[in-house]
Amino acid sequence: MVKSLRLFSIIGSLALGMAWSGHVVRADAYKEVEVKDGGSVAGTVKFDGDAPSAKVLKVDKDEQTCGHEGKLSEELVVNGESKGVKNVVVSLADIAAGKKAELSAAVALDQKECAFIPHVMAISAGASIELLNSDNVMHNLHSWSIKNPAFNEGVSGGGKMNKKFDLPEVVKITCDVHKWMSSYIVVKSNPYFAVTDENGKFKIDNVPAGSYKIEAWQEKLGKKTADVAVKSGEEAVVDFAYAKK
Ligand SMILES: [Cu+2]
Repeated sequence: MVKSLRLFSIIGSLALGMAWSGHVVRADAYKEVEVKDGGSVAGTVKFDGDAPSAKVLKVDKDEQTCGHEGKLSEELVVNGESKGVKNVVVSLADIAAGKKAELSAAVALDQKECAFIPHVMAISAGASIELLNSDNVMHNLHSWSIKNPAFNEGVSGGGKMNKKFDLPEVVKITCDVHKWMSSYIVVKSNPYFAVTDENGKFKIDNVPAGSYKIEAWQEKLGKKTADVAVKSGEEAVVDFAYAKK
């Protein structure tokens, strides 16, 4: 009798455990709320030292479309004058609640003249992206994702596909037809992110007043973090500097 009761309670707690793990709301999930009197965070990501010259990628296929010359690698783009680093994803790492996430990405990821445009994009978890081929040659979309379902599909000239990314992670995308082509889709758990422009500038707005961890990610130089205090109606300034590796 005692034995069967114990067995019953084990089965009962297993079932309860399964019900909980299947539940969509996790303790660390981001919550969308109305943001009143938010502030912003702005700043610059710079390269400390001489700007390295870009690597030249060899173009050895479909030259009619892709070009007869080498292409400049975008793995590290530093502005020679401002020393700003382009394509750095800057984000608030630990914000629990705030503005609504945009679930249809404002930009598409295009394959044009045998390069991915843009080279780096950031989206909210749950967002869908249009993946285009603006060329007249066959491209391929190979996602090196681990948490999101990976895909590896050909896309014919002028074609497109749509993909949804539900889980936060950095997803490298390559084209297996043209091995010099690569890009990154950075999927974030909250909508407080920006990608730096050609002068390394970024701005994140509509942030509820509070103290946060802010993070910069660059594909070649890695991560940097800082603390930021955001006040209502004010712009907090955070500057990052990467040293030569
Ligand atoms: Cu390609």
